[in-house]
Amino acid sequence: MTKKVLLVIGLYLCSMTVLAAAKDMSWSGWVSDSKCGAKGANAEHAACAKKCIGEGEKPVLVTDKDQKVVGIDNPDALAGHEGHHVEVTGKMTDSGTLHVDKVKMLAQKGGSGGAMNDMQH
Ligand SMILES: [Cu+2]
Repeated sequence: MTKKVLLVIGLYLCSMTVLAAAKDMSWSGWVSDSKCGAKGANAEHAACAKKCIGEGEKPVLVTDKDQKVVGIDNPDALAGHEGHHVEVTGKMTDSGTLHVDKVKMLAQKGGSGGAMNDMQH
């Protein structure tokens, strides 16, 4: 009996952990495109990213932490953010792409210095 109770509690705790893992997370990185990938992790790439995406490439996020190129589940959420340094809040999907709920602009470090001036929103 006691064993069964412990097992139930254990399963409950496990499912809590799984739920916590599926919770919203945030990543900071650069919005690049699937052709240029990590090479596009800078403000100078903005025009190229727009061009690549216009030609059918998909927007990706290049993470600051490990320069990982992460595909986007809902690319529309990043429309207009090509070449921007952003913080994205969302969830990892089962297929390893990022479902974007929120996008926040970060300092456009690593740019030419004038990058702050051409932010259009
Ligand atoms: Cu590009």
